[in-house]
Amino acid sequence: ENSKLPASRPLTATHPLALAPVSSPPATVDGFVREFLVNLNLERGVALSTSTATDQYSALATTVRDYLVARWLEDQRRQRSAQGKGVCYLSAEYLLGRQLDNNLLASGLTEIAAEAMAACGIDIDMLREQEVEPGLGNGGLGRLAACFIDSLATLSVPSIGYGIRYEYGIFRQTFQGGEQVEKPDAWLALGSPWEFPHPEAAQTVSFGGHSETYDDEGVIRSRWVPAWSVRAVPYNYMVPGYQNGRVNTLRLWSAEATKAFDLRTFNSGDYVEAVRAQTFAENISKVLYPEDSTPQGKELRLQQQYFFVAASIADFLDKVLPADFDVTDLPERVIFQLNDTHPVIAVPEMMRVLVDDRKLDWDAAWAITQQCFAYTCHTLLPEALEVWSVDLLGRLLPRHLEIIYRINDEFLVRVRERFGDDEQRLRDMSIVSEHRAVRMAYLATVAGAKVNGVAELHSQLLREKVLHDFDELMPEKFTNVTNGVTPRRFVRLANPRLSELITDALGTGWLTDLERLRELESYAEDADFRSAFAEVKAANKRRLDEVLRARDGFEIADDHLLDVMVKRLHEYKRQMLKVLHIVTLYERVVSGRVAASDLQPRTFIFGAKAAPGYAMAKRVIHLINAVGSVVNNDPRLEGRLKVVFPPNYNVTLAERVIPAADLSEQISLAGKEASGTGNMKFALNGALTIGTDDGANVEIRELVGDDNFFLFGMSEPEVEELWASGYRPGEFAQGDDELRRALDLISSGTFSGGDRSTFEPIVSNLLYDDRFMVLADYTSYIAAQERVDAAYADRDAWTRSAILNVARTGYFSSDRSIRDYIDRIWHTPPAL
Ligand code: T68
Repeated sequence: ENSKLPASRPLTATHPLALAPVSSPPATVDGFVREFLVNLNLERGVALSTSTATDQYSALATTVRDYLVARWLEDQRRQRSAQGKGVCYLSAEYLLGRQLDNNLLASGLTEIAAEAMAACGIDIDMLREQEVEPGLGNGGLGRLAACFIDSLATLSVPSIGYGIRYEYGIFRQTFQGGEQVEKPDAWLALGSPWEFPHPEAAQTVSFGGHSETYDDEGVIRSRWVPAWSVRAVPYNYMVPGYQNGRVNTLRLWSAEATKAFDLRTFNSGDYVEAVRAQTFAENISKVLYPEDSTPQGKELRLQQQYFFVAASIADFLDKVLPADFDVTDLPERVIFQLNDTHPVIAVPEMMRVLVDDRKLDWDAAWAITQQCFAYTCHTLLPEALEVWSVDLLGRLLPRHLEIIYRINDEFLVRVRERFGDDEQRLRDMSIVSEHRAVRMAYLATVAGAKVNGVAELHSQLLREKVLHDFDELMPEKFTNVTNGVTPRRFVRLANPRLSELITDALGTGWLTDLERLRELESYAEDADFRSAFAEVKAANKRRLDEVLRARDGFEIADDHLLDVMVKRLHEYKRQMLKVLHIVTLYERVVSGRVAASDLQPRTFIFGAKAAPGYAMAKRVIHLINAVGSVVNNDPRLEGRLKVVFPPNYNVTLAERVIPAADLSEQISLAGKEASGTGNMKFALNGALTIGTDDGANVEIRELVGDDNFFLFGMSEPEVEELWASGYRPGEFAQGDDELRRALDLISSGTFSGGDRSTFEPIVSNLLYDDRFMVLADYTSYIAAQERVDAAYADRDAWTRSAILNVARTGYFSSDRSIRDYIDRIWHTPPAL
């Protein structure tokens, strides 16, 4: 009754109708059909009879969206009134994957929507295929951020994800003559029904100029006089929890020209210059940098980083917090989690805001800042550690550079107090290096309340190696949070058949309490369950076969072991080891040493994008395709080996490939893969892992047991030892006949139409350099693959192991990761 509109009086902000959404669409098939048709008519301006698939997808998405909006607005009100501590996740990347299915599942509308579409004569699966996935990330790091915001919402943690709305996400990969060719990813070409632009909530982000001091009523203060600025416009995306009525926000910033900038130039009469300036501003959020582990040091990249971080901090302080908020209480209200070093410029920005704008004294501001940030490191490769030159920082962010210098000066005083005048150590630990480069990981470590690695081994190596001096000085900062993946997307949505089998066995509830998969252990001994499980795997292979046939013309044979390596292409991940295995099997047959009929039939699936400027990685892609076209067409193999390399591996394809896999390849050189998250997705979908003792493989093996995991290769200490003793890869080639033959086959031109030069750089790199010790681990890898073949021969025992992999890897839910972040780092209160 009190929710009736007051007659002829304006709706006040406190009226129930202003607080709650006017209507929440009814969750019935009829209601859904009606809303869908309304959206089709009013949003798209078309009738059902004349609508295209794009129209229908858009209207369907809008219908789901409208349903969620009701919960979203309610959640925003709840979070505002609760005033508890929340999380701001700062990440330059979110590799979201398609939204429709995820949002249907979260809202519990999957069945209703399918029936409603059927009632309209529409195949909902065909509409699912219309969505272009938002690929706003490179790989593991970006996908981790997407899993984390899903878990934050599912665990009802008040949180906002902040990032960049790139107009072009990760490039679309095509192959021409087997070589990678990049195409732009215009994911917004048809618009996105999932985003809500909020130009009225834009922030101004400034750059350049100089820093100066001034007399502020007797106090000498610094201020930044920037030279130019852009407008940061937020686009909000709903992040629904899994059937819990919660909807969090992902806020991605898009760059536009400022009005002031426009006005000044337009008034000067230079119309063309004004339009150019607009393009200049828009460049900042134009494109995702496609390098996944070697920072480019490009000015535009630093602009991107500062752009989204400055906008996010301003948004949180000015818009999310109440107007009268006292910033000295900030640590009770927020923790900014830094996803790698990409957002670390947030640290000096927070200091600038607190000291220059809010006029706190330095020490008070520093105390606040140190409690409000925590840093997650995702690498161990020295070349992946981000640095920004003092020159560039001084040009683009002069005041921030000053602040960094002061942070460093005070930090080095501490180092001196603790270690004395140890000049070497001071140089080693300085945030600003002798080469006038700011080491962002050091800045994050000094500023953050906590520093975490992403798997046990990684966190240990961080403390022992990369950040060893810092661990000595402040051991209490260091902790581990092993990565996880969302079971909603990577089990429930990607593998509905397995999910149904699990629910039949365990009942519901496991999807938000993934450790319950343990209860499947006893089912591993049940022959009926094993055959049902095997049938699920077979059906997933057939589904993949259909997808790949339609997509790229590849076929997947029913009786083949499906051996899968999908991840970014990088030398440390060692796709070359996999190639050498394939070439070895091929060579065995063509040389007549092994009969084709004695081979275990296998299909090798690769999925991998190479950074466009990474020549060696691109060569390896070319080689995989070249080996594929020879192996796939050589009649002597009798169809027993197939190499399948679908282009443009992305989240959507991962959701089809992973559930079909028998064998998961996790073969990085020990000590190089921080964690890996694909490894977890495979195990949870019942693939067995062949892997090194690296990253989270270590924890996977501990959990599933040695009998259900194919371990090979050197351990991290063994790698160190071999490296220290002077690694000579050629000796390993001399020591293994088959390895030599495989390398010879590649360099002789067998896979390049007789041309010996095409792949020569790969072979000589392995023989004379081999930074990632492919040759040293080859023999052990081949032996492990023989164990795989032997194990697969007993299919029932294999299935038993596969079930145990599922049963024992519930630990790798990103819900558990988020709980660990809460316990070890964030200390946010339990959800409302
Ligand atoms: C990955 N890192 C780690 N980086 O390699 C992987 N880097 O072991 C880990 O599982 C995953 O992070 C999640 O923790 C990346 O994916 C990048 O993509 C990247 C992007 C830009 C710059 C540097």
